[in-house]
Amino acid sequence: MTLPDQLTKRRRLRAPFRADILLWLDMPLFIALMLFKLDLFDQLIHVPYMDMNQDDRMIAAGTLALLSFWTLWLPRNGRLVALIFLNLVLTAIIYSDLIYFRYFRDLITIPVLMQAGQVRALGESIDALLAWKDLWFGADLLLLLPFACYLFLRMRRKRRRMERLPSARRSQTFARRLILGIIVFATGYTLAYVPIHKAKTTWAANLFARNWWSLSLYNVTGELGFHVYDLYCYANEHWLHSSSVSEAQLAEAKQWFEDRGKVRKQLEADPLFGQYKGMNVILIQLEAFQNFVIEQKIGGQEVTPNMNKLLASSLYFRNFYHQTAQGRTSDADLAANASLQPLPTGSVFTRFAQHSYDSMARTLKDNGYTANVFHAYDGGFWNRNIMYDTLGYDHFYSKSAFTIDEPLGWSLGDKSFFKQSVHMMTKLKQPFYSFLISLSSHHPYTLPASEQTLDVGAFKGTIFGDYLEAVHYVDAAVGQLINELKAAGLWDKSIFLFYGDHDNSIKEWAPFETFLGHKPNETEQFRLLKGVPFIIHLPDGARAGTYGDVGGQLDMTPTVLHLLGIPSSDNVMIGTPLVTARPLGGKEVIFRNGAFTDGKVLYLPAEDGLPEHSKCYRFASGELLPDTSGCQAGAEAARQELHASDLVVEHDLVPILHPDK
Ligand code: GP9
Ligand code: MN
Repeated sequence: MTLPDQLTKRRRLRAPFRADILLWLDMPLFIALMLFKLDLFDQLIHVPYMDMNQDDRMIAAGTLALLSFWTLWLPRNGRLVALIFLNLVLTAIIYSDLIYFRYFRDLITIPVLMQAGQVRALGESIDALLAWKDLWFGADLLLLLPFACYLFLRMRRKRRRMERLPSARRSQTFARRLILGIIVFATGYTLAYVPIHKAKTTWAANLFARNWWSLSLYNVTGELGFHVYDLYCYANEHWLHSSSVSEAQLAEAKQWFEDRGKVRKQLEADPLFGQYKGMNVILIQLEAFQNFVIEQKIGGQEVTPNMNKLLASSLYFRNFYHQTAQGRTSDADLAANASLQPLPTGSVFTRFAQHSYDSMARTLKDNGYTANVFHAYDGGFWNRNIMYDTLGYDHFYSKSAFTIDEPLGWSLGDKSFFKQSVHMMTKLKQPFYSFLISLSSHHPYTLPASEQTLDVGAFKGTIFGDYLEAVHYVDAAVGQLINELKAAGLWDKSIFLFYGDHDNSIKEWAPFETFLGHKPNETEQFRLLKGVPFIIHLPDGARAGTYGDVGGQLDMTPTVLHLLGIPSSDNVMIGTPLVTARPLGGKEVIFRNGAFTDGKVLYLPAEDGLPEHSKCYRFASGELLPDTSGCQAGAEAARQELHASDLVVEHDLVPILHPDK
């Protein structure tokens, strides 16, 4: 063979090879472009402490490979079309998330798409949500279209060549595509799995079980991974395990709630029923506010001077308990506003936000009230944007509605939060229901030095000392709130209530012992841990005093409806009113783990679930009873209540059990 002949042969061999490389470039280009968009998205939402790092980029590249590996099994032109289509779909998802985030500070989930009100709210202010920088999300189309044309031309030539190939060569080419697809899948899986698994087994251990915030999940899974996980959760909850409720279960739940409704019906004969008809209702949920600080002093100084002063004209429930579980603040909110038990795992707010509830807001709105909720934090936290729509509020004033003029801890300081909330309230149509959720006393309770006004002595510099400082600050904020309500002319027209959402998560008993001056026994420990204040100030300051009846957060909505004279026997609620003219008696407060107290005994089921390991105590003395027989009937009642509540929440039974709603 002559030299020119040899060169021609080599060129012929290299030419298809070069074309091959170009034709395989489409997938890396797709991944690179999408990575750019995901990075841009991350920069534009700019959540503090959540910037994209090396692990996040690995996860993003892995997810993109997992979403697109299958395109390698298509013929070349099909693959190109599929990748362009994927690019358009994923860009639309990323961009929709960006717009949604700018308004709600949250990511779109499947329940969001099902909640029309959410998207409607967005539509009204869409102009303000667009920015010039967003054009970068579509800029690749300028590059993509000419590239696609170029490749199409190449492909036509290539196809003609392929058709001329013997079938053995063709199947060889397919086998190559198949193997390449498998390699891309395996690589993508490894890239995504390794860092996610690392997070899941370390700092994000609880996140996948509890999911309290979409943004925390996003921080682990990345934007596309978040949507894959959201789809998985939705499918798992609603399609794969959506066992429909049986006739027997429905009858069981119906019977249970009918019986409970009868108790409330009987109490309508109480002279207090309806005595505060038409009054506004202002309910404050205080973050991690436990009962043991009320009426306590440290170094001669009152920890909660304003609240103590308020007690003189209020009803103070000193045997009142939080009934929260994994859903923490959101469980307290559900208990107080919908009178239902939390779930054994996760939060009703995040798991069943699209189901219906007989909430305080809905019932009051049916009775001519306006209902609004105020919380100066990201609306997406605990899925509040969605859940507050479900619970029937007219409006949710979240962080974006407030001026952060006194930043403190996670967000706005409670003093300014209350002040701005009252200002907004003065503009509302009366009668209104306003639900305010405070935040400044959130774990780890550190306040700026300027706000530390309590001398905590030896506790200085400890988390317990910081906690006392934080509740002292909140107490001052409540004091100011009362003055502001008086100045706005709302105090005498409103039932004012506040309660703590849950314990302060301080696990060591030593500081409690030092603070209280004695070692609490097991029942006292339970009562300390679960005890939160519940204080009601009636517009005329009537019925003031300390009440020893046991009660819990689930009793709050029934209590308010009772005072307003709104019949609630048909409502699917567990609680019963706490404020009645005659003593209550026979009442149980039931906790998610199956524990209960009726004020006489306290039953604590064993962690291992074995009945023989459970304990029954005398409530007042803390004496451990020799056997659990005195607690067995109550323990069974607790099981029934928890079961009835779960049936309602998980199977969306409110519309069935209370059809007029
Ligand atoms: C945040 C706040 C805190 O919005 O309600 O919730 P928590 O961490 O206490 O459950
Ligand atoms: Mn909380």
